[in-house]
Amino acid sequence: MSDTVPTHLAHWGAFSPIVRDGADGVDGHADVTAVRPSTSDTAPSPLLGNLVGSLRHPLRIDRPYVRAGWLERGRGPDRRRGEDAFVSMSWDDVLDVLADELRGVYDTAGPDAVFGGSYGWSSAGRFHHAQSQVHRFLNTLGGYVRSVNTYSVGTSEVLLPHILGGGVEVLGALTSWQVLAEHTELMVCVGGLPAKNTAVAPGGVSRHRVSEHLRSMADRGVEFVIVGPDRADIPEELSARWLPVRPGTDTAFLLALAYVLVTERRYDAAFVRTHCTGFDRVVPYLTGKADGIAKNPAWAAALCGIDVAAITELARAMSTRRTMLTVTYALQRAEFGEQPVWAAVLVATLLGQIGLPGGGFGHGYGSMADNGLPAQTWSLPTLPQGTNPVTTAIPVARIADMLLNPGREYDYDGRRHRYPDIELIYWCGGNPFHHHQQLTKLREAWRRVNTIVVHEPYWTATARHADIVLPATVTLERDDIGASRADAVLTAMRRCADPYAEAWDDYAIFAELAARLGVAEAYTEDRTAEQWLRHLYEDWRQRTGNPDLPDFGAFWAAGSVTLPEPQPSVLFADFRRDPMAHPLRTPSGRIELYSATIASFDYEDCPGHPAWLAPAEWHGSPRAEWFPLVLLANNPATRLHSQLDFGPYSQASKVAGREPIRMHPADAASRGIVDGDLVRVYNDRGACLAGAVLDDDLLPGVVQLSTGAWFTPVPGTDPVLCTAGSVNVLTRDTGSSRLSQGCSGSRVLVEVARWSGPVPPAPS
Ligand code: PGD
Repeated sequence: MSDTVPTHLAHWGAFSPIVRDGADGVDGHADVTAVRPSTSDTAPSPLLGNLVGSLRHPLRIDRPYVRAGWLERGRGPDRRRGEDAFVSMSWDDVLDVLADELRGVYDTAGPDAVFGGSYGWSSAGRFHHAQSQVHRFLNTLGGYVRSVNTYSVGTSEVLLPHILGGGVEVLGALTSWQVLAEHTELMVCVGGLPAKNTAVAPGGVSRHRVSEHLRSMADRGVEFVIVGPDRADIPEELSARWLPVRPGTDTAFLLALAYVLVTERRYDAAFVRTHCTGFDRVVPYLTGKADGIAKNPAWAAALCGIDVAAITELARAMSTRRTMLTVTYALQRAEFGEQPVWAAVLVATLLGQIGLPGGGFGHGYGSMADNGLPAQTWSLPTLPQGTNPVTTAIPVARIADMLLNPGREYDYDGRRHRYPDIELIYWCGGNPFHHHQQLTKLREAWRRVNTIVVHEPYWTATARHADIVLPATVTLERDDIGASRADAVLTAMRRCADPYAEAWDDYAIFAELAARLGVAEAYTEDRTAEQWLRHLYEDWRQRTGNPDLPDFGAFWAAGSVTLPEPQPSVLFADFRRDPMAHPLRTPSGRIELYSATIASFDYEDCPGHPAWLAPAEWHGSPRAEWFPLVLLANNPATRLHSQLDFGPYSQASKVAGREPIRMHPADAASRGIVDGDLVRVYNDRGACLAGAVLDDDLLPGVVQLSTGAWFTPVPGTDPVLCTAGSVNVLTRDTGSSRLSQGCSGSRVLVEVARWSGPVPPAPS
């Protein structure tokens, strides 16, 4: 195999692992000793370093386990879940036990009592994709309660169809970076363009290209402005101008831009007339005619901390130059998260550049490696998931509410829904005890169901809170096909190590369970995993209609296949050219600055046009009297979410053995904290330990603690104390609004103090 063909793919890139095999490996087994990034990747992700030692790490789950309490007392709610011991079991026995349990639940309570939403990024690879496997399996049994939308961008997924006529379609079709590099003059980045996020894409990319495009934009003299509380959220080499808005006040800032454009008559009246609706409803709100409060720069300055001149000048500059206005995903991962996105659409519409090359509105540049790369026109090889006859679904981030409140009604996107009564949870490829907010509430909710089954390679907090834990293989232990939406390469992901101890592929586990439950043929279609890879590839090859693509044998032998690069594109170009011939899929066919549909829902937390709504977690909230620091709870730079937190690259970032918390030197000094101190970060929901890092890239009053440190509560602590620094012990579990019910975990009020108590051991 040539060095230039990487043999594997992770969500953070293509690589070839160096695997030490045999006798000199740990326990006589193989492990990864080094990782060679793809030679064609000019900006490989340092996250690859976390793979070293990951195959035989002591946190791998070696064999099937059943929680002692579940074995002794049988199925049922149990407060010991998460603190109980586990008993190991043979595969034969555990599969018999689990098959009986599934049969019982499906026979007595039915599929409406099984939650198979199973959210999570799992691993790259089209066949061994854990969620596809669990969904297909549960569908063969009669279905399951599913979840809709994502933790990443769940608020916008619901909002955007109302105002732009599409959710993921819009997000996946951003104007290409190549076009920005040629045409954009000013890029205003609300929330920045964080380099850490552009390392990662679902399914992985063979080449990381965002930094190349940004470099060519900078070389051409494009001016970048970052609007946000953390200057580090944009690469330093772009020399961006920093407008340090206070966290959670972006909507006020954006409304003031709109105010200037309208009152100084700098908006594109012709575009507004032909391409949008609702201008007449928004203007009275902006000018204050509707509510007595003009949303002018002085009003915004008092909220967001940016002075009047800077707001006014930026609005003027945007109206005279080809301007791309982008909002990061993190901004909508918050209470009232619809508002900054909708307000940015308002500003971009007023500028009249939507559909022009290099101008208009973007959402998620800098949020993932493939956002802004043109997507392939055909869908990727995908394991069919069958049909789910169960119609009940919850917005993904409402899981704890669902488990705590069976039968209770809730609002979502204009309808009343009712939470189902869940008896059994089946989770593969996700880590809710990392990704969900207010983890003590989730723990409470999790303890109420009868049975929880988790497949995991590692002893994550989710595995530790399960009843039946089945050890899964990792991608390096199996063959697969690697591909992602905006990448021109399909990779033959090659197995390069034996499964650890008694770990099985998710597919093998489900195939054995399906046999016990009499649905083997429906699940496997009589194919081995290898036959599935061949089948999925050939099915995909046929769908592309491209006669030049090699057959499976040739693809596998070559190690990859390169597809034609899709053409760069401009979001909404056709709509701009002719809105009658190419209307948006909104009720009016146009951009909806005012949505009569949303207004008709009568939600006080998401009115019919973008509006400033003061959230609970910001510096102006009454809670700030007790918890005066606004914590940014965003995605980490040293790992993907919680994956491989034990890896060398992630561990090297730890301070005092814990997740680092960045804070402004002035905030540290006023609390007697110095660089490297062990600190307690707390509010009334919980506390965690973290290691202080002083950093004046942050606005004073703002601290930053990444998600993904593994939830490690000190037993018996109330409110809970997590020794590792899991930020989701602090965040609030509430929907972003009644409209979208999205994840609202990106911001929370806290206090920080030097830890003066006995030091609990750092997690190992
Ligand atoms: P991961 O750590 O990627 O987090 O949440 P998500 O649950 O996706 O978890 C994936 C798990 O899958 C890992 O434990 C991994 O070991 C396991 N896994 C990997 N491969 C396999 C496999 O082949 N089989 C099986 N069975 N398991 C496998 C991420 C979520 O967190 C996301 S997407 C976002 S954007 C959110 N962001 C925030 C945020 O900004 N702020 C807060 N406060 N909270 C967030 N949570 C969300």
